[in-house]
Amino acid sequence: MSADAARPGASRSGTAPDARPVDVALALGASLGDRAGSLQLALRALDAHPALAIVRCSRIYATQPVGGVAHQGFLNAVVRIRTPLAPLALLDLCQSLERRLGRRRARSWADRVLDIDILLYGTAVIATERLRVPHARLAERDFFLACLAEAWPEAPNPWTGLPWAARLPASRAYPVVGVFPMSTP
Ligand code: A4P
Ligand code: MG
Repeated sequence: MSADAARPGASRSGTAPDARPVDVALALGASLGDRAGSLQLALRALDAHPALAIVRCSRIYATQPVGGVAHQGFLNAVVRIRTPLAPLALLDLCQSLERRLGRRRARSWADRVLDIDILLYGTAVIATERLRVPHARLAERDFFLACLAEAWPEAPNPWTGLPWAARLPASRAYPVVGVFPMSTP
């Protein structure tokens, strides 16, 4: 499915007049600078955006870097939002927020001030060059699943219909290093 087709009635550039809000899971990650500060600023900027509402946030976890390029520890969290924005418009918004908070794109998977990934866009399955949803590495990253289970416990896996939280390995625990003002767990 194309990224635009995933959002009925939505255009590439934004929101159609009849667009109904969709629940979306965003993953926030930071491994450079004031990591907790960057996540808090990102959440505040998302909250202030007129086209989206924060539904619920996970706590903030300290995680070991995966993938071999990043060297520093990450802070990771997941935010559930509700938005009428089309998937690519939402990706544009996330990337402009990353730039505003000082991210410079170097190598893929390198240390970064802020990374915002779209983990889920409702139950849409999107496989385009610019956007893949559900996120390609959602199922293999325990910290994504742990954060998602807090922010959106019933988030459905579009292929199985089961909640993603059902895949969460019970053995893995990451240190909690912070909460957002609107965290509910
Ligand atoms: N893109 C495709 N699908 C998506 C999506 N669902 N959400 C494209 C966001 N972007 C998506 O991303 C590269 C391109 O992916 C974008 O231009 C977009 O069109 P990027 O943010 O520029 O680069 P990146 O983040 O380095 O690459 P990528 O592939 O998003 O990597 P990941 O999965 O974000 O991995 N270890 C820990 N502990 N915690 C982390 O958060 N993150 C990474 C990066 C590595 N190790 C980590 C963590
Ligand atoms: Mg990314």
